Amino acid sequence: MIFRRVFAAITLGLLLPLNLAADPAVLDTLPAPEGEVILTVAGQGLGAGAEDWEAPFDLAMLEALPGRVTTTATPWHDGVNEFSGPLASALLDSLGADGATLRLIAINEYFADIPTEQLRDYPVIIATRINGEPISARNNGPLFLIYPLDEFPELFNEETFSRSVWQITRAEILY
Ligand SMILES: Nc1nc2c(c(=O)[nH]1)N[C@H]1C(S)=C(S)[C@@H](COP(=O)(O)O)O[C@H]1N2
Ligand SMILES: [Mo]
Repeated sequence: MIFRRVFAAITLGLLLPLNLAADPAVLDTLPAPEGEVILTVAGQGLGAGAEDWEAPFDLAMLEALPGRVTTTATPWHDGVNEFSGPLASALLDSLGADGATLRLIAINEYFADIPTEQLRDYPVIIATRINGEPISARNNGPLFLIYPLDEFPELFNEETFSRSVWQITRAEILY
């Protein structure tokens, strides 16, 4: 039994790097959205014959990913609030995507390019909720990239603010 598990782990370890360009085998494992699509993630197909891909997410799919609660003040909210949502790194992992840059695009076509390394170094979330409630459009929802500003004071700078995209509607993985 244990041997089989070790074998499975080794096999997975060998196969995963091949999937890192979000190949269709990974995309096929994603559930289909049942609710309104609020985020579309797109990437280039890498390798011979690989096609570009798009992965649609509804709220339930995003909230099913590994996430966290980030309690912080921000320049855009009164006081300290609890933001929750999937880790940006978990979104990338769910797609087997290892691009160098995550481009987040807002409804108003504003976009920011974020090094994926930073999303591995810090628990940055794509917030779907503020104080447990969905973020309304009036409050720049439904998706707002939230850095853990209060936990990591070094993040409190203009570069981070410019990456704090609100009303995110699309993400692109750039290699
Ligand atoms: N959707 C969206 N998010 C955005 C922006 C934007 O124009 N649209 N501007 C970014 C930039 S460049 C900064 S510095 C901050 C600006 O926040 P402020 O307009 O409240 O100063 O939000 C960031 N997030
Ligand atoms: Mo900015």
